Amino acid sequence: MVDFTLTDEQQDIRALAHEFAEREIRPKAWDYDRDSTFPRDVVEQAWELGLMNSHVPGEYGGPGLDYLTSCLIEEELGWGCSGIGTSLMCNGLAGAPVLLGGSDEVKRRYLGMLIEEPRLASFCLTEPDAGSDVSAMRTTAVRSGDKYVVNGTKCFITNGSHASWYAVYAKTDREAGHRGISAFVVPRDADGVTVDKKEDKLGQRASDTAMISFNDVEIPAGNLLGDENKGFKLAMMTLDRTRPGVAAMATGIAQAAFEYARDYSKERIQFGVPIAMHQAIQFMIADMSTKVEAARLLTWKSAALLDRGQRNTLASSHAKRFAADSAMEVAVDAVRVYGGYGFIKEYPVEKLMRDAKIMQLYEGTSQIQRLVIAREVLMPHRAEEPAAATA
Ligand code: COS
Repeated sequence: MVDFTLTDEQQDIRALAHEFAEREIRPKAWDYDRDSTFPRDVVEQAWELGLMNSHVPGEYGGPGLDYLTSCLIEEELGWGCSGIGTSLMCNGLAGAPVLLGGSDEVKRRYLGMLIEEPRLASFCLTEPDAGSDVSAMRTTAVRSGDKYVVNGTKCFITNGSHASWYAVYAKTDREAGHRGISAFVVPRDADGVTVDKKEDKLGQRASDTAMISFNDVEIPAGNLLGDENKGFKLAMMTLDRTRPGVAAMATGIAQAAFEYARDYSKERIQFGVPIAMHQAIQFMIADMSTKVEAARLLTWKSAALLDRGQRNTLASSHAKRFAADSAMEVAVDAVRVYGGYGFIKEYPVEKLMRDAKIMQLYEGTSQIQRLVIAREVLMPHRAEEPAAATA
């Protein structure tokens, strides 16, 4: 049965997130973007309201929301400001490999930390020479007695400067390609962890993006997530679970750009009538509306599959690819509808256009999503496998 009706609880949470985005995020978003201000105050408010850490199960103190409900929150936060939304949602990305592969003790300690106080955690996969090609990473973790010693540099790390701990991927067998990668929790206060650089970005300027180095960092062997050398699959399973959220955020950007363009087209007079009366504008508005709707439906499907315990690799890449590209297209068209004013910072849509760009790049570029889709479509047995509960 296909039923697009949200439960009462989902509608309430969606309304709460929308109201929060409207009251607490939007009024600050353009200033924080201009000044590249980290939204610490918004993190504290969102945490207080229970809009963060939605995936942490009740047994570890979290709200244990399903993926679809989390996507509803992410869309609304993305509608408010996707830079601030990314800062609020990054704990879900860092927490996913811990939930999938961490021991009970590690889950209790590190997920519990996020629930007890408004703290942040980061996901450290990408390296300067290993972006899409995860297997090319150079960071190493060498076992030494009851510890691992981690060395390497990770880049483009969301919330990196503010995180209390990192989910770090490292080679435990340098010769084994993707079968030699393992994942670990590395606390921020471990000796040898340094924040090297905060990036100055085109868009999502309120979010913190940093380069983090690990220099002979010793961590307990118990901080290993899942089995040794199984970290690549853990990373892929994490991204299957988090790409629906990214798609939701992209849908939020598209929805915001669509609304601004729709409203402006009814106010702006050219050739004696509101520009919404011109078919050239109407067709743009119509396409924007269709793209938002389709992006949302793909996003909901990718989350609903996870909630049913099914593997969602294909649906997750469909959603992430389509929603990200749609956000970019809708934002570009919104600038077009505003004409010259769309290019001016005093108007809202140029920020959305800059913010939308990253949706096509982070958590797997649109090209990587197409690669995953092509593989899943050409080898459909992979898409039919059940979601593995553990790595
Ligand atoms: N779930 C579980 N296992 C998966 C999986 C998934 N979604 N996708 C792949 N795997 C498994 C494969 O089954 C294969 O298993 P075996 O070792 O048993 O053969 C293994 O992982 C390797 O898969 P594959 O051959 O597809 O790996 P590739 O090196 O070709 O890489 C891509 C695949 C390119 C898709 C992957 O590296 C990727 O997603 N890159 C983008 C990374 C990214 O999103 N970075 C953004 C930063 S994170 S914010």
